[in-house]
Amino acid sequence: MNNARATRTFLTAVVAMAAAGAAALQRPPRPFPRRGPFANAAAPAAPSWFDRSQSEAWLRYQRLPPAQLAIARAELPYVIVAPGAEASRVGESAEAELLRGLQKLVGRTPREQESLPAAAEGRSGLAVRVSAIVLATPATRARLAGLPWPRGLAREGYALEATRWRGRRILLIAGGGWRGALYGVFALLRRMELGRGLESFSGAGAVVSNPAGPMRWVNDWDNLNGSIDRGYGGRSIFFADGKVLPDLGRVGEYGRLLASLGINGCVVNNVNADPRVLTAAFLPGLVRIAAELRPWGVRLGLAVPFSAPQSVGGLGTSDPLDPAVRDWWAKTEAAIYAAIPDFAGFLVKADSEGQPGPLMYHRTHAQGANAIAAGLAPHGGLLVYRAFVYKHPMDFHDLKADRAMAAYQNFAALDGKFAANVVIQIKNGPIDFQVREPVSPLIGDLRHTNEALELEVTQEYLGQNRQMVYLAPEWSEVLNFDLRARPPAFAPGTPVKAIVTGQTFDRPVGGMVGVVNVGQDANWVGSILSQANLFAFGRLAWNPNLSPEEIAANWTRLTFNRDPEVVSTLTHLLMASWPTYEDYTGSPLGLQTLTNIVGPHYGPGPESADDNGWGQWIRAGKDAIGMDRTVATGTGFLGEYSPPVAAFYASLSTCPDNLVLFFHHLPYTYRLHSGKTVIQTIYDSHFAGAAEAQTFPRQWRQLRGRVAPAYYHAVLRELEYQAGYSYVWRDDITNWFRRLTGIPDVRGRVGHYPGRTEAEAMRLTGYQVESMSPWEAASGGEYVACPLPAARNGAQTQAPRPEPSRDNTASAGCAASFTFQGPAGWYNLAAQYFDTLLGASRFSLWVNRQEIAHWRANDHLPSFRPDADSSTRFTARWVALRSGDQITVRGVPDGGEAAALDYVEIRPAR
Ligand code: GCW
Repeated sequence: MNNARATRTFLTAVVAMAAAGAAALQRPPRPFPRRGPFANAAAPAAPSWFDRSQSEAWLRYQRLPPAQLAIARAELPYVIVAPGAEASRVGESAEAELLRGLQKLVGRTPREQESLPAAAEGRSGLAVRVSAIVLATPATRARLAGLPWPRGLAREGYALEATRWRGRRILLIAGGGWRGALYGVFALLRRMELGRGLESFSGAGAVVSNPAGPMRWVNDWDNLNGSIDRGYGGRSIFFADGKVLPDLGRVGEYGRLLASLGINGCVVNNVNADPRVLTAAFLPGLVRIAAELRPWGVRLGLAVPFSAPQSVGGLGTSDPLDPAVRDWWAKTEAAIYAAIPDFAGFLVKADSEGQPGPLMYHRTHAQGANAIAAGLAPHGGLLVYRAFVYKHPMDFHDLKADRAMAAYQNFAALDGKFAANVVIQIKNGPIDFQVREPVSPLIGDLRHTNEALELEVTQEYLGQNRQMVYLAPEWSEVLNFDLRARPPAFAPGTPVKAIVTGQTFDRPVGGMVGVVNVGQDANWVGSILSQANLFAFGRLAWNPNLSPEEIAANWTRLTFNRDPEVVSTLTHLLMASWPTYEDYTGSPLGLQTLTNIVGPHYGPGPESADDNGWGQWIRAGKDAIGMDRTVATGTGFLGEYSPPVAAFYASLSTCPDNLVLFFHHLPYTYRLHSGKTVIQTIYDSHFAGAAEAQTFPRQWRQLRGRVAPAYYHAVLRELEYQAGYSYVWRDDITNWFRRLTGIPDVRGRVGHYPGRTEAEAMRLTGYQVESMSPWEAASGGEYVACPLPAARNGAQTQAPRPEPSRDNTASAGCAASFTFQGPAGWYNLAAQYFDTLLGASRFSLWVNRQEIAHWRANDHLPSFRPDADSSTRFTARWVALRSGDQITVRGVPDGGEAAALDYVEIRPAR
């Protein structure tokens, strides 16, 4: 966000004049005095508690509100009985977390006791209230004779029950093991913070909760040099300079966050794996990481390259059928288990995006996976093998070529050939984490093979850490999609959630994996709002039946507070965010995200989808658009689904509008179920999405004073940026389609922007007009840039006229001016400019000779040049203007950044 500071020149002057006596005020300098604060005023610097509390995420354990606190204090026992917990690292964490949580929620520290003396005869009054919390597992139960035990508890499950034992009331936290007991502790604390008292767990209020699937993992794509692939929350918490970090303090904190959601495995390095992780020198570092995660029941996993036998093993081949190769894997694996006995296993990305794999040796993926899995099996380790395999480059001239088909083509025929400890990890869609995709058909087709669903929690294609996109609604749609996968009838009843958790085809291993990519930033993921996605992933991995809305509301209560206004507003915003993002980015017709797929996957780049070897094609022609994936006339992808699903998508009468262009190539003039044409839907959805995004900061502002100021400002900055950036998307995509198709927007909006003055049409002093490439990334295809000092010849003659100013922005740089011609009134002035990574240009906005705001282009947008990724805006609000006013934007380059400006838009303030 720009570190803008609105100037208060006028106000300061008025105050000074008022103080000096009214006589000094000869006449008001302007009929419409500007009033502050202008928009985008910098948020106050965050106090240190803010950073700490952001790191705590949803585990802040905020003191209960007074009424609940009184009840909790009255009913809360001050005794915790957890015999045997100290003998287990996880048990110790469970007990410590319970103490810590109760201390913070209720403000009292319970006493620990080995056992509970039986209540004295006749003193039944004691039994009225819960008088102890008992934490137990099947193994420690024997030490607690007569303890009632819940039915139906799975190995990692937990139960919470207010019950009787030894003549007293107790709150039992029963775990299927210590990991389950730890999850039970987190669940109890969460429920208390959400408003439940201990007595509410009695009778029908008792809880027995088992995880949906055994595998609930995260994948972090950290590189050994400390960078993170698709990570938006700072540097790695695991690695730097090719080594494991000396201080792993944050890894333990991360383990705690994961455990609070029931996550039990963490692969710590990029799937584009560095072979050095398998060297002897690296092992002590891995041992340290595992030791940080272990107390939280999170097992360490490692991504490994298929070619490791050659690259670090010194062998001449990595052929999976070569005995020396198999032997090398087994020895390497045994060495890891000797040092890390609870090691989770390996993750392999093979034959994908340049990674080596078995196909290089004309071996199958099953042969490749099984060779590595063999040496893990005796230690209880898993070999997780990714189905994200596709050919690159693909021939875009070939209308039968289809990247979406690749995972199925590579794996379906191998069903049943994988070893029992191999899990195939499948991305939710057949392409790559786009804003909307159909469910990957491979998920329904592996009936004798373990599988796990891979979801991307890090918002690679979905706004990264700068735009609010809450993903639980998308994931929930995926989990509930019925693949009708069971032959021969293919009847309803096999939703993705049942398949991946092993129920449909009775498989022992499987579950859900989230690509998470946390970093060193205080808030882990680069934005407090993005934490909601990690929370939601974990909750859904535990229980895929949970409602995304309920998850959002609870996340809000735990992260912000329980004020009903806050909860309803933020829940509403979160729930609106994914559909809104889909509207202003990809169009809700199944066209994918329409981002620049050859760049950072951030801003708009519709041109990049087609005519290259990546296969994320949308086949956008002049008259028609979409991939024909039917069996009859297209690529045949639909044939990979079960017959009822294939028929549903194949027929235009049943195929839903929101995926129609994923499966069909249709004329822009084709009328959808909605009654609108394809092209008008593209236009309308982008305008509607951007209009909706404008409401986000407005809704959030209603909460001023209701959330802690630092949280308030952090979210406001993000939502304001997002509102501005939705216009970049809207204009880029709609203009691109307008030019491509030649079909105008029936509502006349595309290409006509009320109140907008292009920079290239302004009076320029020093600024030079540049053409944008691709043209649609700048309004009108052009922008202006202030030549950098080195590039500027005869700088003296080019330098702009100095203006009176309190700071030095006026004495250097360039200026672009125009005359305002609208009626007098209050306006918002938005300057659309480019903020690259090469410097922090300074800008100022002037009305006549008065500077009304200045700011720096010092955000960290993912681009080194003016383009759709770096385009951003500054808005000065409530500025009084009258016809004839001279509006000027001054820009002072910095570093390699040319203070580039696209346009100024003046809209009535509201
Ligand atoms: O989504 C793409 C990402 C790559 C990633 C790859 C994968 C780690 O752009 O950064 O590589 O998928 O999932 O392997």
